[in-house]
Amino acid sequence: MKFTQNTKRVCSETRSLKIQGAEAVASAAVDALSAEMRAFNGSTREFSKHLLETIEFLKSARPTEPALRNALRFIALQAVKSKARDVGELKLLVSQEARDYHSRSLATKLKIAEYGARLVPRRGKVLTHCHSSTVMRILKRAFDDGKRPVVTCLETRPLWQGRKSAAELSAHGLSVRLAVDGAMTSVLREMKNGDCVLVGADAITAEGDLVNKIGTAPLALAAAEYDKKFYSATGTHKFDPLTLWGRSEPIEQRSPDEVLAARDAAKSKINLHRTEILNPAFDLVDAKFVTAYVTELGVIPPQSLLATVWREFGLDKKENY
Ligand code: RUB
Repeated sequence: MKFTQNTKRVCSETRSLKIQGAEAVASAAVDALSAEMRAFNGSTREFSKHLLETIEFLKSARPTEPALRNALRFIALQAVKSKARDVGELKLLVSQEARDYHSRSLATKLKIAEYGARLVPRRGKVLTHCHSSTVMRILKRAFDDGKRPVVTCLETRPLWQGRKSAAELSAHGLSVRLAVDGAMTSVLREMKNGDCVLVGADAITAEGDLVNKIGTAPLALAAAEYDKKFYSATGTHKFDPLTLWGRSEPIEQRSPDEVLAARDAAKSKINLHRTEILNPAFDLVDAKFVTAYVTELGVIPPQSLLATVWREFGLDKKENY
């Protein structure tokens, strides 16, 4: 393969979920692209070709991640538009764009934490699912602001990212409970007015729908049934511009081994050899179940999201996507 070992490692760790969560995936890919291009040897024309090929390779590691696609495309656009004359200048430009990405990303996260912390009840309950670094920041910020919510983390089968959330929040000092995914309605039933569900996002569509970890859709439906607020915390860079032109967000189907690890199957006396194991990684949640998106631009209801993103970023040129 023509890519460096580092780029191949980032792709493989993204595929295996060693690098996990939309923000972490995008950030690792941006760094890998920058390192890949720094290591490049060749002509200016070859540089552009290799830049685009590396981007395609990195994107292929997680099909359901607009944050990843948007970040890499933005860097490619800057390289195309730049007046850089030689490979040395192009390398500097890509490195600078990678650094700018990280500072923009940090500013976005801090704003979301500020807006999100205001929605966290002072002493009530919050229910979360999977592991979202954005949600973690909000809850830690709320705690640092003096709030003392009790947070329930759903375990998140098949890979138990909810345990990571529970460990991270309790290490920060928050009161944390862990429950199996099937306990979501039991937890919602005991929640009061002002308590809320708070999840992350992998993608937001032009219709205001949310894509997030499998299990998010039943959680949103149940939250509506129990009349609880359902918030998704996300930077607007997870908006998928391709959905403006009717493309639906792809849902990644992952290996059956995650659901039924080979070693468990070997040990188990239950024979599942003739059973098809389903493992969709993400859920699509209809906009009508999302109370609001907590973004760096404010707390935005799904119905206004498109107008806000359009106004902010001028999403009117299909050829850019
Ligand atoms: C993680 C997941 C997270 C979002 C948002 O899924 O669904 O809620 O990615 O995370 P996986 P963040 O473990 O399959 O990557 O806020 O960190 O971007």
